[in-house]
Amino acid sequence: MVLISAQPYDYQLPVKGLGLLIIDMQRDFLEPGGFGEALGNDISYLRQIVPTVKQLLQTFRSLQLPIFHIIEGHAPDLSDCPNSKRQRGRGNLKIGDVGAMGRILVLGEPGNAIIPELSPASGEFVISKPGKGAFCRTNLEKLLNEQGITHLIITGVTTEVCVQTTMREANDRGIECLLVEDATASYFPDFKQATLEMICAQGAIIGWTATAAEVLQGLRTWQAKLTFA
Ligand code: C5J
Repeated sequence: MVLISAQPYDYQLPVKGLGLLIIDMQRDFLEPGGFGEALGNDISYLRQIVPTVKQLLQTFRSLQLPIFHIIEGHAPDLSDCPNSKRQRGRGNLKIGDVGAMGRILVLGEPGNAIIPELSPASGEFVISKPGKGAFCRTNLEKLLNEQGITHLIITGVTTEVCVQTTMREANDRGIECLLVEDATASYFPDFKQATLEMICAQGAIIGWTATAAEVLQGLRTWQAKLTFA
């Protein structure tokens, strides 16, 4: 049995069925002129996790484990964007308006792309979602079932919005989830901290949290065990 040292107690890695979920590491959230900034946020907090997410991505690649990239975006005709969502924020630029990186939060626009450092490689799954949770109006559940995924290591932004919503949805579907503390970020550090605490409260009511170093250590042990099994 391979364990990751985690909160609120050790997380057990499965022999098979492990995947990496990377949520919304898009230019729209991390770069100037995107959706995040249009809502009035300080985007600098989000960039800080890029090297850590990249390290996890490279490790999952080297272990040939499934990788799922999630992006938030809407069809060009905005038919999948409820008016309620479009009106939120009351900023000068709304979803669908033309900003510095093309139309805000619209699929296929330059600003909607995953940041170049974390670009998906061939064979990795890319799932677009119109909402905050990655299971809502997407084929993610079907894909995870087809890939036999029972355990997810979760990274991405923003901790208390798309990441937490998705982790709750996954947990309700019976998936054992671990959120990587230093591979997730929020525009509001206090919200991130509160989310990390509420996820693993009540004996891991939504799941576990651990640092990237703890996850990487667990994966090294996991690989060594499988190699010599
Ligand atoms: C938001 C997200 N915050 N990726 N999206 O609108 O968390």
